[in-house]
Amino acid sequence: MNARASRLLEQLSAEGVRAALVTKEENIRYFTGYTGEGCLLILPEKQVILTDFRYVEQVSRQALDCECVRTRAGVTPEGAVASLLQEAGLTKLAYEPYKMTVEEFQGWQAALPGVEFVSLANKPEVLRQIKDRGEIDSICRSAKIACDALAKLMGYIRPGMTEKEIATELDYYMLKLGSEGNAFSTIAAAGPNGSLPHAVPSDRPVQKGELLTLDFGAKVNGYCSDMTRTIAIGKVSDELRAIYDAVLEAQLRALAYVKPGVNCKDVDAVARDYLEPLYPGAFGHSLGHGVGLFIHEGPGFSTRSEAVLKPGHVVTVEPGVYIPGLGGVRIEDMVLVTEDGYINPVTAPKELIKID
Ligand SMILES: [Mn+2]
Repeated sequence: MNARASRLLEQLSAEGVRAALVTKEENIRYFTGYTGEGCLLILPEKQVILTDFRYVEQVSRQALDCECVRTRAGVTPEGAVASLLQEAGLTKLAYEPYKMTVEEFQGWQAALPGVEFVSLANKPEVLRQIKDRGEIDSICRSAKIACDALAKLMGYIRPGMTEKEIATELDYYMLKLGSEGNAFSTIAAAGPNGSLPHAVPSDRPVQKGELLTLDFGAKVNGYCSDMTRTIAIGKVSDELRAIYDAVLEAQLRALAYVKPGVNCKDVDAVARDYLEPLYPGAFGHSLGHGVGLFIHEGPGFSTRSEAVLKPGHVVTVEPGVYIPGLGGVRIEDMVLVTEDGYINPVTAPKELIKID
């Protein structure tokens, strides 16, 4: 039994539950290291991964402290879990309500008639919010790959290239530098497309006088990084330049506010209170989100967040201003909260870079 799984069972014990069924991919990985298909049963004495022939050897390589039950025709995961619970004398099972279809849930209930299902709620996600040294190391390596890829991209971008070409090249550099895959679909949005916070790279060529927003992340050991830089293609208007300077100032103010013990919504407010009078209604998303095995996790910097920053939290700081018809600016770093402040592994320059 590893420490992460023990912590989960410890939290469940208050509700009289001593078994948890984990079905969400990132959570299975978090508790075991295993990345294949199947599900995980956490019991007081052992952890069991239930999967089919294709993944049995993978379990033995990745999840050394887990047992493996091979499912096949005649041995369903539901049936196997029923016997394991019976052997352990347990009649309550925690499950992940947001990662199961209604049909799957009914299947589990039908196969385990004497078992009471109790919601795991977001307990695994809450545990995952506090990163340990190994997780932080992976996130830092992932951020470094993204920064290095951006530095290489700066020598490649020319006016006339399409957003798609630029995004594809950036992805290629990240993979060549050791990323396991994109943390999410890379955004490259220039000119009027820049006002779409989640633009999809298009066949439109980037032109002189436009801002180009690049939002991207790498992955190392499953851990994502996330960063955004906005660069200038040729000389941009004073209006665009002023937006850039305002977003950067908002970001620096928010970063300066980050330390353990502060309310997440106050960090959001620092950036929002600065930008709102300058560009009313133009910063319409939250300031940041947690990052880990999943690209968007807790805690977040938003107006609604009730979270308090703690050492081990990893959160993005990404204010933006979006003006339809004109364009947009977003600048994003990631803070790794420490005992006395934070580390920012996103070291790419933030003064406005100009590509001619
Ligand atoms: Mn982000």
